[in-house]
Amino acid sequence: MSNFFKDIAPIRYEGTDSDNEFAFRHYDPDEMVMGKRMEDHLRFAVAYWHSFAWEGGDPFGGRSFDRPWFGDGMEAAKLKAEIAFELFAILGQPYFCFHDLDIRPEGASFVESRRNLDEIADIFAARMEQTGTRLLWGTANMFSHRRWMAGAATNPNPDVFAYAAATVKACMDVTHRLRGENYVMWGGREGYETLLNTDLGREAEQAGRFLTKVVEYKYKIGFKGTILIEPKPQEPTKHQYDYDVGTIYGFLKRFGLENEVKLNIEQGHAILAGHSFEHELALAASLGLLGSIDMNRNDYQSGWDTDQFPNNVPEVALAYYEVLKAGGFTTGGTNYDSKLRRQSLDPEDLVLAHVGAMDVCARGLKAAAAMLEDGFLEKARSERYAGWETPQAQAMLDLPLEEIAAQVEAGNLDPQPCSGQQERLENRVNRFL
Ligand code: XUL
Ligand code: CO
Repeated sequence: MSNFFKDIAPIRYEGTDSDNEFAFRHYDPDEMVMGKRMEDHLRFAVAYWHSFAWEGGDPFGGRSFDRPWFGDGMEAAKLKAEIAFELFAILGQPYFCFHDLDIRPEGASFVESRRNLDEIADIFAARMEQTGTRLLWGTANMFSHRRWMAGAATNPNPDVFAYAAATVKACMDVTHRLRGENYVMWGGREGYETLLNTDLGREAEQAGRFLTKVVEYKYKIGFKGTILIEPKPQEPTKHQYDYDVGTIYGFLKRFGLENEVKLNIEQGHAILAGHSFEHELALAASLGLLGSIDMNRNDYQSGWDTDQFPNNVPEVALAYYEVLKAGGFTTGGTNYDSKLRRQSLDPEDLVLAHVGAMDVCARGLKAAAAMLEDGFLEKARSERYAGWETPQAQAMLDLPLEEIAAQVEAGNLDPQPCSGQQERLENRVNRFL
């Protein structure tokens, strides 16, 4: 045991009467919600990068955190792994997620980087065996190093495409070995800064061919998890190809991958794309693409991807409503993908940020379940579309335009509007929050 978290004991559920900051007030892993344990609904995962690799920098200043594992080399990476598993134990976290770069030092060559990855994965495997913590997903960081600055799979240089292929293969191998339940692709540099030097069509073709190879490789190694793409409209690049759910659906259809790949949808990215989180979730569910979520939030004034821990219960409730309505997570879960503010220096801050996020998600989940069990939204929705349940309305979907027009004229049709009842529904929703 390191002494990093000093004497913070494992966090327990104590209920809303508790005044203990280091206790859950709403998250009770064993509480049954719609016939399933809360832990099994939420499937929380700590994001290794934000919680252990991020140093607290911003565009105007560097490292603000002081962590004993900061530094290069394998010894630092091993200490980081040890302390990460201490946090998982304190929080009772069922899952974690990582990028290759979060967990291992970059080597002098590709081979050395891969060996470093494999060696840290050995440590993870042992700790996972001891503690029961599982891997929600693994991924490759193909955006930080300067080699990726013009993209990974979409790079104009084929050598970078090759390096990306080798990198993803190594990360999929490790994810498979650690029995990861998903493999995520976030294309942070798959986009462009200026059209003046960019061939959009060629880059999309490269991205499609690359993703096809990833799916083929999944079957070759027998990886049973789900391949997930994470949408984001911009940042770091000015325009990212995986803009939002709708854009990715078009891309997957174009390459015939819509039944092979699902989505990891992040709250903050949905907002950057000009959508609400629940919009992106509902759209993904309607297309059969809902995979997993990154449950952070952005600062609405800043316009940046600020990756803050969730603390807005109404938003979280509407998000979990869509997840529950779609049948809940299968291989997916709730990765926080959230980081501390750079002045939150203390180890306690890291623990309490997660405790708060877990309680907020628990409240959101319970509210969502209660709304679904009450059924008022689904009832209102089905009443609104009731006209479409008639045989005539269904038959119209197969009629040509001119026959429909003839029916309108013959029947002297005069459609009457009716209320959408938005405020009434909002009032009902608020009763549950
Ligand atoms: C970046 C982001 C990533 C992905 C994984 O905005 O969300 O951390 O979740 O690469
Ligand atoms: Co994310």
